[in-house]
Amino acid sequence: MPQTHYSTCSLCEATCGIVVETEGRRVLKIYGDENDVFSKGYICPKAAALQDLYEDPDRLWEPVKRTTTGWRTISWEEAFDEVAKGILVTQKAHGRDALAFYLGNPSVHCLGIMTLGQLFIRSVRTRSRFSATSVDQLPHMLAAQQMFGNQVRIPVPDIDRTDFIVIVGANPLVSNGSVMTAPGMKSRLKALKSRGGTVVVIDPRRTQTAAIANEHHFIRPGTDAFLLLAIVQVLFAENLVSVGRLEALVDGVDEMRVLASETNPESVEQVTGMDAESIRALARGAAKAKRPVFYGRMGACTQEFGGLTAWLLNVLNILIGSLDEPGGAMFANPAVDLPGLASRFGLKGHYDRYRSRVRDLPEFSGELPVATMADEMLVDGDGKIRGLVSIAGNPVLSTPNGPKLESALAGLDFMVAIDPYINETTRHANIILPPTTPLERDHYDVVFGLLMVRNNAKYAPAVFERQPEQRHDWEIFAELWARLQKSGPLSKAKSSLFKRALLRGGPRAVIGMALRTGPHKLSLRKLLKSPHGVDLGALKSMMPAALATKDERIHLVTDPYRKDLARLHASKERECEFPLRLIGRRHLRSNNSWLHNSERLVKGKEGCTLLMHPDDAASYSISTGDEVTIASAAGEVRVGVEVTDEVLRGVVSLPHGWGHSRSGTQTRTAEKHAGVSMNDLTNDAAIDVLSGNAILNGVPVRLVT
Ligand SMILES: Nc1nc2c(c(=O)[nH]1)N[C@H]1C(S)=C(S)[C@@H](COP(=O)(O)OP(=O)(O)OC[C@H]3O[C@@H](n4cnc5c(=O)[nH]c(N)nc54)[C@H](O)[C@@H]3O)O[C@H]1N2
Ligand SMILES: Nc1nc2c(c(=O)[nH]1)N[C@H]1C(S)=C(S)[C@@H](COP(=O)(O)OP(=O)(O)OC[C@H]3O[C@@H](n4cnc5c(=O)[nH]c(N)nc54)[C@H](O)[C@@H]3O)O[C@H]1N2
Ligand code: SF4
Ligand SMILES: [Mo]
Repeated sequence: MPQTHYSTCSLCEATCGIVVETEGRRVLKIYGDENDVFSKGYICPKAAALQDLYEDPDRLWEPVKRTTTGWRTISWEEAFDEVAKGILVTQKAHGRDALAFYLGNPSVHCLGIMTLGQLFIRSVRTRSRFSATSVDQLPHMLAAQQMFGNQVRIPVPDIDRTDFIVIVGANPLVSNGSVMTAPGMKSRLKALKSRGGTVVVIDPRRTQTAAIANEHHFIRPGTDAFLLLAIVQVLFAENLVSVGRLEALVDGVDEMRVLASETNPESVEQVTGMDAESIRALARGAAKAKRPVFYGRMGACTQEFGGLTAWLLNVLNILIGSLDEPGGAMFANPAVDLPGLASRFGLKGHYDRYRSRVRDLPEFSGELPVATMADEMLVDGDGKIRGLVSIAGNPVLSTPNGPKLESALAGLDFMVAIDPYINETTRHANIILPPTTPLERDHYDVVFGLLMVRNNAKYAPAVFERQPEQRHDWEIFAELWARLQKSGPLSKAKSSLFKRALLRGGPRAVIGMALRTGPHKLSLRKLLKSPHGVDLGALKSMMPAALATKDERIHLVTDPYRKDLARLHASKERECEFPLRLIGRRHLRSNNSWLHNSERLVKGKEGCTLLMHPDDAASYSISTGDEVTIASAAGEVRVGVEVTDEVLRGVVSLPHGWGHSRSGTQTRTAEKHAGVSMNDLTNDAAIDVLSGNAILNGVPVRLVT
């Protein structure tokens, strides 16, 4: 008998409601849920790939162990025993920090990892913690921690009420929005324009979002901090600063005036490639609009001055009176109160409490920059990493200088991957523990409630029951915890939280409790009776209650930013032997490194090409379709070119997440559409030293002729 299930797509941040029609253990159809209170029927082409993930003949169902003759299936009991032993032996022989964790992006979309997984990781004592945060949104979290006192108090653009949005280094039409959970971005931006509003895009590429914007300004990669500082200067110089309701709470406005005073628009024309008049017009436009907002994402964060850029975006929102105001940069009030829980459990975040062993880089909230993970595995000394637990990640393709990391992984004593695939990273593991995939588990968006442009909540029970031979992510952690707890290497306090969560019954019960005690006092029962979600209303002002700084004030300027401005100014004078700047791009039918095994998503036009401006192509006598070798300080790749004036002159663009030609993976479709890895070019040696974030955009490269 066919059955209809209402669920949520967990592949990206948009949290679209989906309808999954099934018969027995088969998926018949997946489509958008028109009754979903938030997404109202919107989905993108990736939703259908949930079926492909579920049915994929390459995915693992049971644990596998690497042997000299290949992968061998082993029982869960044997796998858990061996993995627990690997963790124990590594820490006993070489110290706690010899064991590392890497947590990849899908973990934030997985209820089991966000609840028991997080508690498990925190209960294993080690400072060698890494995650995809430091190739992504770390600068936003640092700014939230520094300015508002809580790393998860991140403002989101109130996209449905703003009348002037400046989008810096984001392409929501393709990414479907990031650090802004808003399904159906195209309609939302169109609605913004039809109510007379203005969309401005700042990007070195004329993206799909730029194409529908009122204005697009090309900018030289990595120079946004100059632009934003110049806008701050104009606001002060022309008396356009108006902090508004929060004025009495904000410290540092006068200092900000001084910090920006030397940076007028003329002084940044050359470095940014934007003319002074456009910069002035932008500042005036934002200041005079009724409900303006500055918003930035990957292009703003993952660049040489990502820390400063993310900070300046907040600074601007404060100076124009947009922070915490309708139509501005607002704070969500999630049904599971993550900021409140973070405060309660001492997880508001901290910065630079200790530094990485090899390169002296600052920790953030107990994590070290992933760009230095390979160093910590390769360089001898006390605390050298000898063992790795890699969870839901593919850092060989997703972090800078993948080849170096590969050689580091090959030299580890012990590695375990919790992942359904044998991919470029997990192939180095001794044991792979495959969890269930999205349709086989309950879903609740613990993280994205924080970033929603309209408060809402939805609990989606699993579409399929897991099979006896399968385990959920959280069950894997429970088994490992049970084994490790007996031998005693776990932190007692944190371990007891894990135990409590487990005894209550796992993730579903944890969410039930968090909902009841959350600001909307919801019950799990109510959510289970509301398969299309519960609307909790438009964003509301949250300050000052949401402020978590010790002195209960908003800090416009803090020490790390003050100091890093000197590095920014010094960069203007720098010479560089590489004439081109490499930036990334995303495709609608792709999701980081791991959906390329879905035939329906990869078929058609080849996605992994190098975009190059016609003038640059002419100067190297290159045409579309030619193959070129492109080199950076870290490595080189050979790739086909697409000549287009979409990119700024001097800029080339490659998507990331490709490069599936490495031997020993088990992703047959992806291997047929291998492409090259952008992260064979990105340089682990150069990072944004303020935040510890990797530089994935504006990478200096040259053509090898
Ligand atoms: N050059 C460049 N590099 C980039 C970026 C860029 O723009 N340019 N973007 C960066 C960004 S924003 C991100 S978020 C990172 C992503 O980097 P990563 O998180 O390291 O890599 P993913 O490609 O997301 O790989 C996800 C892995 O998780 C597995 N997986 C999927 N679902 C589950 C699950 O529920 N449980 C478990 N245990 N495993 C699961 C998949 O099989 C896959 O192996 O890449 C970053 N790297
Ligand atoms: N289809 C699809 N959707 C996705 C993903 C995916 O892989 N595919 N990944 C998901 C993930 S993990 C994330 S984090 C989000 C990311 O979401 P977004 O940040 O919206 O997506 P990107 O395409 O990385 O957009 C970055 C933009 O910055 C521009 N840029 C590069 N360098 C600079 C610079 O120096 N300055 C400025 N101003 N702009 C610059 C690039 O040209 C690009 O247009 O997308 C999510 N959604
Ligand atoms: S935009 Fe696409 S991938 Fe993202 S949640 Fe919606 S359907 Fe899934
Ligand atoms: Mo990301």
